[in-house]
Amino acid sequence: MTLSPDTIADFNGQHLDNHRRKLAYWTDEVGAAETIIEKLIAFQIAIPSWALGTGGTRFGRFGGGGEPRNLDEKIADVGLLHALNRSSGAISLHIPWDIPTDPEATKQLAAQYGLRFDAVNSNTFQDQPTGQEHSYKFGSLQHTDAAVRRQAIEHNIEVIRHGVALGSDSLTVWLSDGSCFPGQLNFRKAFDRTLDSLQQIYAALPDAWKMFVEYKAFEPNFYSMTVGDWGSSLLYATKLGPKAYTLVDLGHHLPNANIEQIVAILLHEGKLGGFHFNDSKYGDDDLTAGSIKPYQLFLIFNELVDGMDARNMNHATGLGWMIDASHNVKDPLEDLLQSVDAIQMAYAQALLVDRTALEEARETNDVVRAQEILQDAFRTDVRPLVAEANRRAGGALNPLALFRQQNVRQQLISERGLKTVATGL
Ligand code: AOS
Ligand code: ZN
Ligand code: ZN
Ligand code: ZN
Repeated sequence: MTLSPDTIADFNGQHLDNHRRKLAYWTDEVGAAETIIEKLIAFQIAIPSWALGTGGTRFGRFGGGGEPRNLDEKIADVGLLHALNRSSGAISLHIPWDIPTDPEATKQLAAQYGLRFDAVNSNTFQDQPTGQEHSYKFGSLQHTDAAVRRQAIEHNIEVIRHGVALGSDSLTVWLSDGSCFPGQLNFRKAFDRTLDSLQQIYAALPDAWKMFVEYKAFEPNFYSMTVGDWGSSLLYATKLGPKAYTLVDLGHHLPNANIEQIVAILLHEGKLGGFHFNDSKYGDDDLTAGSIKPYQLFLIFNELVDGMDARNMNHATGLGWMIDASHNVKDPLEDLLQSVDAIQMAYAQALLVDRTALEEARETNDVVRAQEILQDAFRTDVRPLVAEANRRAGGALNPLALFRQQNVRQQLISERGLKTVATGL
């Protein structure tokens, strides 16, 4: 199933008068509208291959039908999203869930949809049913047994090879390594072994590549995680060298952590690698970005714009902008459209912040004014700007509405069937 430019243009035509009326406020009254629209057009967010099927919980999975059955269909799904919003121009693969058997053909297929390959993800958090000699039950890069560590290192190097073949230029390493009970692990040995393993992977990185070290406070290990917070991730990244960076998954902190401050400091230190965007109420809930704490998402973007907007926040800056969200009760494609939309809105709102006034308020300790400046931007309805950016880039004024109007899921079900199981969690 594809969405033709004509279908999109027809849809936009039906909604154009209404849209123009809303946009008029912006174009007539707010001088900055044009620059914001241009920045939104340039901004692309990578879609994780593992979010295209209905997500699981520990207790069950309720498939929705028409889900991609292989890598080609996953690429086709991201192609659909990108056709709708023109802001999802990249896909992030997980190995071995998405092993490309013919990388040249896979690359060409992605190019047809205007997609590039973002960070490739390694997987040493579960045992693979075939071709794996040693178990990761007690960790991978931290393991007490050098043979297990070697297997995990080689897997990561293999992932880099797949990435190179597809034109990706970064590796995300998320480790479930840690311990479940006090006494189980020698923290210092685990740190040293993990560092040593990461160094061997780092040594295999091609020149222009980056390594993203993702941290997570807890789960699946519930007493200690060997890369458990931004401090340890930054420590590893610093010891590894200039190609290593910290990756921030919004759901990977202890409750109430000040993520925007973490982002500001990492960016300031030149060590922010990128994001796994999602939202959460309790832990690593992987809920739709902006669905629980939209103000937090805005505050994160406020720090990003403040720290790097002069460099333009598109992929050319080398940051990995990825989503990591998937769950049980929504159509995965609708969910991803919502996430991208929420991220675009947070970015647009952050661009509205009057930075000169904000700095003035800060320097004079005018707390109320500083707060008002941020909230003023956050409380502004930027939806017409996002819609206009999507439209000008060739996408739909309202991607979700068009997705429903075209019965995309029903069409996917007729093509692929009702019972489909995507690889992954
Ligand atoms: C796990 O909690 C992490 O968020 C990783 O990014 C993981 O690789 C991804 O969620 C796929 O399971
Ligand atoms: Zn993640
Ligand atoms: Zn997450
Ligand atoms: Zn996670």
